[in-house]
Amino acid sequence: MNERPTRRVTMAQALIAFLRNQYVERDGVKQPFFAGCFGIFGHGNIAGVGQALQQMPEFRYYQARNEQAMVHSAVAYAKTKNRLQAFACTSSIGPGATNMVTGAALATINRLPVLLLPGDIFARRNVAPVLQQLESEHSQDISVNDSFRPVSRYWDRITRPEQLLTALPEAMRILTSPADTGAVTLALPQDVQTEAYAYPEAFFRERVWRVPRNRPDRGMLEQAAAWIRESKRPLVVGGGGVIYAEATDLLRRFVDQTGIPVGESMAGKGSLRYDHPLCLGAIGATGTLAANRIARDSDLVIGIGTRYSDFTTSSKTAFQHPDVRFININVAEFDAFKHFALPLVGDAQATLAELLTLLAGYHVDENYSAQARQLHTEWDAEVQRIYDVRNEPLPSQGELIGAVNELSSPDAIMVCAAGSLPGDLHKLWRARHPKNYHMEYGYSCMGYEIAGGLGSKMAAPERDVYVMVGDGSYLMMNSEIVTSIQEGYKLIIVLLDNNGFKSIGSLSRSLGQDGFGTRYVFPLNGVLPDDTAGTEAQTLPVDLAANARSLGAHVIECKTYADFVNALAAIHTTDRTSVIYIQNDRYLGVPGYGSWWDVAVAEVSTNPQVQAARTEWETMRAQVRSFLEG
Ligand SMILES: Cc1ncc(C[n+]2csc(CCOP(=O)(O)OP(=O)(O)O)c2C)c(N)n1
Ligand SMILES: [Mg+2]
Repeated sequence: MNERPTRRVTMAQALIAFLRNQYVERDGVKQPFFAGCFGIFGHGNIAGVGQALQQMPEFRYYQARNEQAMVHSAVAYAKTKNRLQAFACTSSIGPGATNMVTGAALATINRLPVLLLPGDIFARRNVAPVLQQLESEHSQDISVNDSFRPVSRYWDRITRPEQLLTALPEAMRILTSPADTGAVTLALPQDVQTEAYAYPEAFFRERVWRVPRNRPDRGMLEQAAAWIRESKRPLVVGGGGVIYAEATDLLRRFVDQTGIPVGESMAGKGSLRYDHPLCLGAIGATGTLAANRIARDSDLVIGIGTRYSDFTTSSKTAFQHPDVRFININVAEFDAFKHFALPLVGDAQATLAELLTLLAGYHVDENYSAQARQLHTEWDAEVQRIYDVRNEPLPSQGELIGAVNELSSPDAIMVCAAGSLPGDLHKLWRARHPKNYHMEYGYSCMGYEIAGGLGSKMAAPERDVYVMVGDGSYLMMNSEIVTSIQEGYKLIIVLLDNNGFKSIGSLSRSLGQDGFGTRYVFPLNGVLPDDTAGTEAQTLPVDLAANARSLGAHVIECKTYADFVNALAAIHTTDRTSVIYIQNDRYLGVPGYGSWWDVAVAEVSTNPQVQAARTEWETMRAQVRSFLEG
């Protein structure tokens, strides 16, 4: 019998040796899939994965400060790399592991790859309960890591070393699949991590995972072309899939050839340059007047790489044409079928290329195109108007966004996630290249901003990375400033302090609740004061600039718009992560432009303001579409 060669190593050593030899290839370009491993060690991973990482320094280990944050960094890295490269994340058992659950949900919702390796309780069980173990009287087959199941695209627990042989190929299939990607969780019992096994040598061979450009069904493509030719007012909704598929050049050709205008989702902003005459900018709840006007009367919506979140569809009120139909180009069948669409299940590049050929000679009606171009021009003027507001004494958020946009290099990356910034940025940011606008808005997770900025900078060290973050998000997670300094990745953090939650404050007022619980102020007469308290409310003695300085960042404190502009210029001379701190107005907001977002309002209340908000909600609720007609 032929003896096949084996390699006797621990499970953790096998895991790292396997990961470092995984490659992806798209369009003939091959690269290693993993950029390394973020981690925080504890007793649940130090002797296993920790030992393996020390032994194999070529698979670079990065020390994070918080497990949730390291998953954000990993995810932002993958997003910046258009999902062609990713990170592994190792944690101890218990709280180190569950800290990653939020990151896992964020990755899966945003369809971004990350490999999570939480440590787990002993598989041999004889010393249970171990430190940090969740005991159950019903089963010994439960640990806190089961909480990763619903937020992972693939979940497994490796209770014998040889299970890696079947688990890792599945993990790679999911991570490198444009349709199925998300968080992959392999729970690793601490004893099994250290157990040796004679793995077949072939397991450690270089593997190349090809990322395909699948093409849709030909008959459906022809039908789509026919629908487009029949349409009077077609509209493209550009989603994240346009960017991940690197289909932005093709989209521009599609728009130039057909005259069809484009509205962009949060993940899709940058699909078309902001100054293209048929770019209508943001669509939906945080959309522009241009995109929302065109959407309202569109009879054919061509969704490309979008999952149609409630923000994109204004909670299904954005499209009001009685006979509106949808064509969805998407790698994921799940998304392609949404809104009873004609599903073109395929890669955005491959599909647009074929569709273009089928649409030879077709152009939308000139009046329609002219209307779209006119709306584009009017919108650009509105952006400029908001950029040019000079509010006193505190500057407006809109003018600060304008300054960052205008004074940052056109090839910079702006990273943001939660608060009032995403809505304002979606409308106001002038995206000059597909990676210019990095918004995490699938999970809109406070705390993503700085950690995500780090991941983005690691993926694109040649670009300036601007992190735009509110005081609430900053307080929730600022830890990765330290990691950015440790690793020499300079972030430019723009910290906008408005003493609490501007976003939820304004939402609260719109619901008749006076901003209750959204201000960072001292209790007044035993309760936390809301917006009606005015100047009676006393702000907290928190010094966020000093906080950032204490973490090692270079800090520039600004009071006025002029200070802010100077700081944006001075920031290029600093040698490390730098924070531009400025207070801004809590109440001055950017308006909505013909949009709505469904937030449930109390059906009965003793408060007349709440009753009024409910009546308004009922009016809008009546406009919600189910798209059964298409
Ligand atoms: C982890 C998390 N918790 C809660 C929320 C709900 N939420 C959305 S925005 C927001 C306030 C954000 O405050 P800040 O960062 O200061 O931004 P601002 O609204 O002031 O612009 C909250 C609590 C969230 N998105 N994420
Ligand atoms: Mg705030």
